[in-house]
Amino acid sequence: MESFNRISSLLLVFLLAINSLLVYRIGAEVQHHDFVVQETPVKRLCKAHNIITVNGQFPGPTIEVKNGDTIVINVVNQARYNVTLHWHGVRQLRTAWADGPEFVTQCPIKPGGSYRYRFTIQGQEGTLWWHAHSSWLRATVYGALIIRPKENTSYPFAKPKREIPLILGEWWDRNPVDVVRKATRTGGAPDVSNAFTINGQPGDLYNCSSKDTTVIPVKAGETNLLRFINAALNTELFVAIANHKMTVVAADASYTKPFTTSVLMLAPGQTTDVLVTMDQPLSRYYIAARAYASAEGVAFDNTTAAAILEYDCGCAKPGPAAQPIFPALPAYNDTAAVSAFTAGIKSPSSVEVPGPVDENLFFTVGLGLFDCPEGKTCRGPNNTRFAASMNNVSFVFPGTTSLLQAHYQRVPGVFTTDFPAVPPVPFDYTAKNVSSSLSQPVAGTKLYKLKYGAVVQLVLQGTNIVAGENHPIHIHGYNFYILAEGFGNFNPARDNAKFNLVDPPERNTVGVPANGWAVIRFVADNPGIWLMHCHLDVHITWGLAMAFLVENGGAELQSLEAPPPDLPTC
Ligand SMILES: *[C@@H]1O[C@H](CO)[C@@H](O)[C@H](O)[C@H]1NC(C)=O
Ligand SMILES: *[C@@H]1O[C@H](CO)[C@@H](O)[C@H](O)[C@H]1NC(C)=O
Ligand SMILES: *[C@@H]1O[C@H](CO)[C@@H](O)[C@H](O)[C@H]1NC(C)=O
Ligand SMILES: *[C@@H]1O[C@H](CO)[C@@H](O)[C@H](O)[C@H]1NC(C)=O
Ligand SMILES: *[C@@H]1O[C@H](CO)[C@@H](O)[C@H](O)[C@H]1NC(C)=O
Ligand SMILES: *[C@@H]1O[C@H](CO)[C@@H](O)[C@H](O)[C@H]1NC(C)=O
Ligand SMILES: *[C@@H]1O[C@H](CO)[C@@H](O)[C@H](O)[C@H]1NC(C)=O
Ligand SMILES: *[C@@H]1O[C@H](CO)[C@@H](O)[C@H](O)[C@H]1NC(C)=O
Ligand SMILES: [Cu+2]
Repeated sequence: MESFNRISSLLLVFLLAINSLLVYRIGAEVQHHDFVVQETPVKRLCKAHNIITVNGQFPGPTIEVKNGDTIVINVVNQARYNVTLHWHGVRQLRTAWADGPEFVTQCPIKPGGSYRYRFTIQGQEGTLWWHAHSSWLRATVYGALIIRPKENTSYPFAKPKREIPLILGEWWDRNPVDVVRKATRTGGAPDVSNAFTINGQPGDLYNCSSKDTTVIPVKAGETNLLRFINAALNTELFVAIANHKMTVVAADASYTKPFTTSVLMLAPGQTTDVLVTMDQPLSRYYIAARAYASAEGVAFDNTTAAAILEYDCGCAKPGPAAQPIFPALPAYNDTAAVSAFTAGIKSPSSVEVPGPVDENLFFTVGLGLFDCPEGKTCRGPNNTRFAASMNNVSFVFPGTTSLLQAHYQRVPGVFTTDFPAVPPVPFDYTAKNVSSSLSQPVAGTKLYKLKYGAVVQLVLQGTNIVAGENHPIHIHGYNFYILAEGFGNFNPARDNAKFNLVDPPERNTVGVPANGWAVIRFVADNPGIWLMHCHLDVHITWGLAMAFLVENGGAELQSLEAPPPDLPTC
């Protein structure tokens, strides 16, 4: 055994050497990072408590790579919770083992354990991010993942003077894991957050936060690239900068046709890169973010996070003391502003939209209610427990192994592959008076199987069960084209004509409009098991998720790689 180990480690060294030679030849690199997940004391809004961080940093470390690079992140868990990390938007071609969602592609890294995530960036450029994918740990465990063009290639726009990541977060003045545990115990809605943050700071519009404001120093005349990431747990956010226009050049690490706007809307999971020219008088300007609350009558955090864009005045410090200028932000429920912004996002030039369609899928996405267990009291409406589902299946994560391990090792009884291609009961999805007999979904761990290379068209249809709401739907392991979006019920006879088959945007997260629909298309060219879920953690907690099982293809480089030797076990 020992000598076998020695031979195999020699072989490994040899293979790594060859690998790094190959890598060297094409100008790509292998980057190593050590991420220690740990408890870290912080103080915000005048309250001190411990949060979970990576390396004691909040937000966590920024990873900066080039397209083509390989990244190895050695994660050591020194915290008291199970944890996993997800590399949001990274395609993970054939490396599903490194994707991260707990009990989907791996068992969690237990306290005291470790796991080495290893993957290669293949054909992606722009702003992505990483975050915990276990319980609600991503409230504080997140960071930027910036992918620059390969050596000797450049951005499709003039090189910006500075590049500034701006990560929007959501803050509770207590342990977010306790917030979700209480909600799960009672069946009620979790407490809304106490603040939003920009690069970890709520900003001086909050009481007790005058020193907790992110300041971005800039110089007059320069054009800078601002990389916005919405890492908030449960809230879609409007963002604006006083007196400055923003030119959108990329979203979810796909370049876009440049367009100019005074306000952005990012759903959790989404990123937006904008160019901003510092063309205003020397002063201080707020960058502000607050909620887009799409549902009627649903409680939300109505506070405003702010950072300060500070022009260098060329004078001696402390610099300009003027009260910063505040930007106009849309009303909390301004869905028209969201639609107008979303409609501006398009691919830079015409793209080859995959077709003809092999799999025509139609999934409802929405909320529901479970009956309260006998003899208990529940805090959902009328003594129920909140639920959520796709096609009436409320997703249940396994607890004894991951879906991918069960698939790879053919462990029976962990999941079934009978996720319905269409709603089991068609109804008027967005009616004001959806019958309460439809509101209770069925709990299950159901997957939908896709053949390698299948062209998939998926209609995501929001429902008005309990409350119609914008759901940011994210697919792991894939980008997709968004062909069209609209309100009401999707009607192919009328709406197929609205498909943009010329320059649709390519993204990894689509905000399905409240009481509306979105149609996406992608090619199932990445084998493995891929979670698709609402990126509002409150909704994934209630079951708004499913997973695709994409089979191996027949040719070379079309099969899932073998699991890494240190893959955690349950
Ligand atoms: C980039 O360009 C430089 C100068 O032309 C050249 O020496 C180098 O090999 C190029 N790198 C790659 C990866 O092509
Ligand atoms: C901030 O402090 C003021 C004065 O103490 C108080 O009236 C107000 O309610 C506080 N606001 C928040 C959001 O806590
Ligand atoms: C936010 O909500 C609170 C409580 O519902 C309310 O009192 C306050 O006026 C709201 N603030 C804003 C800015 O809408
Ligand atoms: C937005 O909310 C305001 C009051 O808060 C209400 O008057 C208005 O009708 C709402 N608009 C939409 C589009 O729901
Ligand atoms: C709760 O029950 C009342 C009375 O039966 C009903 O009008 C209301 O729609 C119910 N609420 C929900 C969310 O089902
Ligand atoms: C909802 O309202 C519509 C229009 O008033 C009516 O035709 C339909 O039967 C109602 N559906 C239910 C489930 O009550
Ligand atoms: C979901 O399934 C349950 C159980 O069969 C049923 O009672 C309910 O009406 C279904 N709802 C929908 C929206 O299909
Ligand atoms: C941590 O993960 C293990 C499986 O590896 C599981 O048995 C245990 O219940 C998890 N703990 C919590 C608190 O979820
Ligand atoms: Cu949702």
